[in-house]
Amino acid sequence: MFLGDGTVGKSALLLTYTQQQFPEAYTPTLVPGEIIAEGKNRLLLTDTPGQKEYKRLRMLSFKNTTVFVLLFAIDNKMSFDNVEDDWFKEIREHDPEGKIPFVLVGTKKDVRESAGEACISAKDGQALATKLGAVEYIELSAKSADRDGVSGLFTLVFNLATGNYKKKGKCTIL
Ligand SMILES: Nc1nc2c(ncn2[C@@H]2O[C@H](COP(=O)(O)OP(=O)(O)O)[C@@H](O)[C@H]2O)c(=O)[nH]1
Ligand SMILES: [Mg+2]
Repeated sequence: MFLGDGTVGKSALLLTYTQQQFPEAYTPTLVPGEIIAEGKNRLLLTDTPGQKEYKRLRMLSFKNTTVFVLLFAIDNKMSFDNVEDDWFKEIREHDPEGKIPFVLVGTKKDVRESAGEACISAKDGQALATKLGAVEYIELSAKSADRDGVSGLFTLVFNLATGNYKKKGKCTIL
């Protein structure tokens, strides 16, 4: 399940992944649930409306959630602050013991080159992920030509959901 402030790019990311194309013209508020499959495993990707008023609606879909993806846009400081103040609190309300894994995602990485210093740094993103206990911190861009980082996120989500995730150890496989 994908959570984060409005306009951080949740719907665009889901569409980019499922349709291999960034939605240039128009992004719907809520992308319908999309099932991705690998072997016997099926995973339902669930978009959410970011607005606070939709909390009750979100809580309903939390029930069967196996992985949370918390998103902020790297050019939007408020969306970064709200990860801790709103979205993390919301998942902890549902999952007080923190049994459900979550990934922290910084979106719109392509904007860093143009917006420069106004952006949240990779270091700050990683620090927040560590502080909150996220499985990993990932930066990505749905809009860049190579859809930088997008498939990596979905592979990670799939592995977490199916119990195939191996925590990155000290040795790196080259
Ligand atoms: N530059 C850039 N813009 C993006 C990216 N992803 C989404 N956007 C834009 O951000 C706006 C909000 O995206 P949307 O998916 O509707 O956000 P949501 O409210 O979180 O679902 C739209 O205008 C998108 O085109 C990205 O990776 N890079
Ligand atoms: Mg949306």
